[in-house]
Amino acid sequence: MSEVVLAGNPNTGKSSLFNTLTGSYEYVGNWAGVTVEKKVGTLKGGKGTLIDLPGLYSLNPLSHDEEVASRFLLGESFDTILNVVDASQLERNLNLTVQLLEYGKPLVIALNMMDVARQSGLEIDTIRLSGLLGVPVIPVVARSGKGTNQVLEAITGAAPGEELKPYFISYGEGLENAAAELTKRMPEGTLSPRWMAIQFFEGNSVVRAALEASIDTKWLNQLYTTTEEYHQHTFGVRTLSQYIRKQRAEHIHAYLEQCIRYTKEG
Ligand code: GDP
Ligand code: K
Repeated sequence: MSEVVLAGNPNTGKSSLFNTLTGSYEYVGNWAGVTVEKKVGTLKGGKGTLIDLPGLYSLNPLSHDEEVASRFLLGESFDTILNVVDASQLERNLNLTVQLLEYGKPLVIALNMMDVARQSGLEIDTIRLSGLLGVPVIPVVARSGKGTNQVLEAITGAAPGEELKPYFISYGEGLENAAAELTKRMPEGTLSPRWMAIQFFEGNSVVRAALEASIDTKWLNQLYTTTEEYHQHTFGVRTLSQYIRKQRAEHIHAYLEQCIRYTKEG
């Protein structure tokens, strides 16, 4: 039995995919403490459950939806992340994907809206993209159900596992050193310490609160300020969060140049 969590930007076809993968049964309630809908369904074939996270653009909590996602990643155990990505909005969608990859759990990308991408003249080399990101990338048209069987196989482990090397961005020496300093202070057994460190520096308040439970707040504030000032002086950025987002966007852009083509009509 695998427990799979479904994550993706809003309007990427998450609900359509959820319905196709789970059939009719689903449990609907609210996430603890917030009036955000929580859907849990049984995967077709009974091989596991699918938990639907709210649609989100980033893990950096700005809204209740993003807060729910960060809380979930911090506190719940699950096996696999199913990341729905809109093929026609790839560059924007991958910002969340990179943050989910940094979390370090097995991840499968359902590259949805392939029909829309094709119609707008976009050709995506999904094999190349899969090689670059180090995770399976499955072309899907959730509205018609195309590709959804392959998704089901990939998330329940029915498909043969490929030897892939998970994607990893280096944010530069300054930030990596600061992240290493922070992870050293985290309690033993902390899940995804580097992910927590990067999220902390990006301004994720849920992650910060979790860190404050075991690390001195003054020390955390000082590390944050020192690191931010270093990046302001060295790279001319306004904030540390801006620096991290810029690094991510540049990496994504460079990767996409290697696997996207525009046909003549587009
Ligand atoms: P959510 O907001 O991410 O849950 O997205 P929905 O599942 O509600 O889908 C948003 C809209 O996109 C709906 O009108 C769907 O019918 C449509 N949609 C979903 N998947 C696809 C797809 O692969 N291709 C096309 N053309 N439309 C899709
Ligand atoms: K919707």
